[in-house]
Amino acid sequence: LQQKGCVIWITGLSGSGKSTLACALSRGLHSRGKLTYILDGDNVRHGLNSDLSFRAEDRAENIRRIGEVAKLFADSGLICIASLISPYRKDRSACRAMLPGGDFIEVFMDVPLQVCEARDPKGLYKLARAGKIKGFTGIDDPYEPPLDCEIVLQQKGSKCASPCEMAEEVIGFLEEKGYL
Ligand code: GGZ
Repeated sequence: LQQKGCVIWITGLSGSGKSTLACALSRGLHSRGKLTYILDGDNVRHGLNSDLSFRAEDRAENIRRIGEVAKLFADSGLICIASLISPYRKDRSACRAMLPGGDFIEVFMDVPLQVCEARDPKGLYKLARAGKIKGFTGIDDPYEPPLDCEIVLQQKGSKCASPCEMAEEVIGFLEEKGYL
């Protein structure tokens, strides 16, 4: 087999740029001739996980199922990019445990809540602040940042790193680890 599969697990608040990074990363990998598959929480919740709410138990199940599917893709030799809030450390570590040998690469979108809230692309923070959405991550539901993940992506000073720059950082890591 030419390609060694892995899972790139992108965690972070709503509006932190997970899906945008997933797309940029996928494009960057395609241009290097690599096959990828994106599992985006928001999309998977419309199909496979349409029975799940945002209660802690259901988030845990959302994460577990996406972890299992991501593992299948990685086993088939693809680079699987999972982008979902995955707010609880325990749930992320359970997915990590499914993929031993460094094949689980956790990427933290370290974007402050105020920045995500100012972006508010879907107006969800506004609804959460108004009490119209209950249990919204970062507002009245917890987010546990990774303590020890492979890659942390942050704003550089007052400037935002572009999605392409962030994707290149992840690609550099994959090269270093022999996935490319
Ligand atoms: C967090 C919510 C909620 C609540 C709806 N809390 O920014 P988005 O809109 O497009 O992505 C968010 C998405 C989160 O789904 P995940 O599968 O990534 O979450 S988890 O990993 O925690 O299971 C947001 C929208 O769904 N959304 N209600 N209460 N985000």
